[in-house]
Amino acid sequence: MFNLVLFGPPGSGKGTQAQKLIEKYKLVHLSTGDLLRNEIANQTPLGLEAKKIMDSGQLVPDEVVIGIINNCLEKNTGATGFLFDGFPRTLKQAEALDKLLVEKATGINLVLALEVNENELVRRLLERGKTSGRSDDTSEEVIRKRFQVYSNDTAPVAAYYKEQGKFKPIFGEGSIDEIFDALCKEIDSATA
Ligand code: B4P
Repeated sequence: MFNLVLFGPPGSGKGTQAQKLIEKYKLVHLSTGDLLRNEIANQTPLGLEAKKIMDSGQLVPDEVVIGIINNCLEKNTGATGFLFDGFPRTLKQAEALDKLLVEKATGINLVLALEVNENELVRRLLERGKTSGRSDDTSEEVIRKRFQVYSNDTAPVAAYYKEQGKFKPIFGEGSIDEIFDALCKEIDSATA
């Protein structure tokens, strides 16, 4: 079992790299952003509530997101590993994830953190907003709010994993393939 967390600010390329990594390493992809957008598309009560929060650049409540992840872990008992993308985003989520994985006699092996400067992040998100239909990508004000939430609530998760010796920063600027190679190098050395 190999469990990976892909960490980094909004627009750092987590979703982009996750697609390539799950294919190469045969991991089950758990993206809380995608799972929440799926709830919105299906107009579930959870989705209707989440939409308002996501549109304002805030985080969906921990209990909701932890519940979604728990369901997915239950549904994938045969998996040989998971790639957590956009989760955990708060200390409470990180602690809950450790607890859920311990119950399944496993744990997080590695946390790869994509580092990208803020101007480049804004550029990427506004560019994606032109075609993605994602309302949280079209306003620079909401994008800046997401960065603020990231530094207040999500950045402390890095310290949590650093203490556990699992945290590796990766330079997230350059071509998608260059960044993918850097991520693979770390995974290969962690699994060698
Ligand atoms: P997410 O869906 O996780 O979105 P993200 O952080 O914006 O995206 P990501 O880093 O994956 O960027 P991507 O690869 O697409 O979260 C959205 C919202 O959902 C949150 O704000 C929150 O409200 C809610 N939410 C999600 N998880 C939650 C949780 N655990 N708890 C509470 N709330 C939660 O890349 C962005 C763009 O850059 C793309 O257009 C891509 O093509 C481009 N790009 C990627 N790599 C590039 C490169 N190397 N060079 C140039 N462009 C690149």
